[in-house]
Amino acid sequence: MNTAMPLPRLENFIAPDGSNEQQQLLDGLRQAQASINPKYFYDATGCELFTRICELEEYYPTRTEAAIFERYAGDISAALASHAQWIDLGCGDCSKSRRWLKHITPARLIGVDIAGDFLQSCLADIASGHPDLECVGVVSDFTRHLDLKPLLSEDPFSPPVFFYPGSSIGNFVRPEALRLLRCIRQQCGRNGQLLIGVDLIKTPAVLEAAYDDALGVTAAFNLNILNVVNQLLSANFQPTCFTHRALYDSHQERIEMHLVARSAQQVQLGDSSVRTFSAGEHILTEYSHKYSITSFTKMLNEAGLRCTHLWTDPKIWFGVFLAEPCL
Ligand code: AVI
Repeated sequence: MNTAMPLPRLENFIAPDGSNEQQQLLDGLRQAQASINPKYFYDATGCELFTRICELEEYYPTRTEAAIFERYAGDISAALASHAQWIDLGCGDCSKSRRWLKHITPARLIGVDIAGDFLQSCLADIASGHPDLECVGVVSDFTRHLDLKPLLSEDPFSPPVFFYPGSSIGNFVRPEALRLLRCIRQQCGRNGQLLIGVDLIKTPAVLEAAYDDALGVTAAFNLNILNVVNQLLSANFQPTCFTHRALYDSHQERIEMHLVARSAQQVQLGDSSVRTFSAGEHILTEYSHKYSITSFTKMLNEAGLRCTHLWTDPKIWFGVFLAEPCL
């Protein structure tokens, strides 16, 4: 007898044509200020390096957020709707959601991520330990577009709770962050909630060390994006010809990560195009915006959400905001 459980349902929200993605990547590299979208950090090597970053002494956000979740687990769960449709945005291996399952009892778990096969196996593992929990995977690049309405049930006793930890909101420029928050607001209905982790402004030295660690793990993570681009565009970037740079811009309140050309060089981008870099010219790879409690609360308000609860750490380095629609 075959007793294997069926695999959780997987919905694919990715447009099948990848050529548009390639064109955008090329366009970014051809600009006077070359840039690469940070979503390309996360191939298998990039994911491993990111896991190592999260364990670094200097990279405080992951452990600070985890400590807040741990310390206030009771208060946070009491403030969350029960029997919710729990939506984990950028869920990865779902490990952060998994920890909440022992505190709250959602009716559904919707994991949203770009890596489909991995998502399905992680959800299958969760489903096997939680037979009453409906697990659904959504393969989506939600950084571009998020529309879960066709999937969400409108049962008022099972409202959506969007979970967006890790301060990934910081990787969007502000207008895009606002657009995503508005989109979440639209899908919250009347009773939905958003539980979101946000990295807060602090001294530049602490911030810059977090993005330029002594062991060079963040440097390796940043440089690896060139290998990803080589694969995607049949390009020939030499990662050893670039150096990692991370600087805090206190006016823009963000870390900016760059790859700086060590010397003048030419890079072949596929068959037909060449990009010349002069010595010292840089490619922008990531912004990581930092917020004050006031500025993030204001952004929530602009998106039609109001902060109902805020939990933070003793140094006030990281904030966990719970928000609901302004009615
Ligand atoms: C995923 N994101 C929240 C990280 C951050 O802190 O902005 C990405 C990262 N880049 C370098 N270190 C970590």
